[in-house]
Amino acid sequence: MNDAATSASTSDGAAPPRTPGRFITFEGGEGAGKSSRVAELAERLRRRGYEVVVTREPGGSVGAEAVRHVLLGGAAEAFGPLAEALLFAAARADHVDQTIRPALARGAWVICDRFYDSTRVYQGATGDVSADRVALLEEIAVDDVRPDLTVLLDVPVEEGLRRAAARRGDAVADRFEIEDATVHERRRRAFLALARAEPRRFVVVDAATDPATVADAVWYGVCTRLGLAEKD
Ligand code: T5A
Repeated sequence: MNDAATSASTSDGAAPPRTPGRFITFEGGEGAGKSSRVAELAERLRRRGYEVVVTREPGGSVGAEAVRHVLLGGAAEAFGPLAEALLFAAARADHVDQTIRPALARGAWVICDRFYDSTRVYQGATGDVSADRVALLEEIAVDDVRPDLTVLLDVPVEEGLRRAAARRGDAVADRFEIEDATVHERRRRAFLALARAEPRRFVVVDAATDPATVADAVWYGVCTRLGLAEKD
């Protein structure tokens, strides 16, 4: 449970009731199906009567969306991975303050398409920013707002890039998507290593199958980990 939703005390000093809000993040490589699965999960939870806030990174607040354009357009690339990591952290700090923390505090479920594990992988494991620096930026950006559950959609690199290219059509690929397949392969392995290191937070879903099967596997993972009944 997120501390932000539980740490305040009531005026009489008694601990407030535990709010039903939960924070779920989705991670994975390019074209893994994160946006699609996030939307489907949100719909399923709304049908159960939950308030659900869907958001994404980089972005999710006015300030962070402005930084998104700088990062994905490649304008910051020349300054190196550390500068990019600082920008991702600045965007994340605004996103947490303006969107995620308030939603959790009122008891909403927040589903975020990418969060700090993407920085650990893209700027850390494959960007050569040290783990210590990544951890420091993470601490500054999120404070106590950490995911209750992280769904890692695992898909072979070739399949993910194929899907991303098909969806993009004639549009230009972003600064990270255009990188070499070997870099994407290292990212896939780095995400899986994070999941192995934190098995209680992560659920790994095979995302190489058809959309309905992946969506059901995500739902099963969310229900079993967060204590929901699978069937209505
Ligand atoms: N980044 C981000 C960092 O470097 N550091 C950070 O800290 C953060 C937060 C963000 C980029 O920024 C980097 C990582 C990224 O490179 P983005 O534009 O937000 O970029 O895009 P991504 O998060 O990379 O997501 P993608 O747009 O690549 O794809 P998704 O969201 O994983 O996939 P989705 O749902 O859009 O699906 C892609 C296509 O595949 C189809 C869909 O219909 C769609 O056409 N599809 C399937 N097809 C067959 N079978 C399935 N099971 C399918 N699921 C979806």
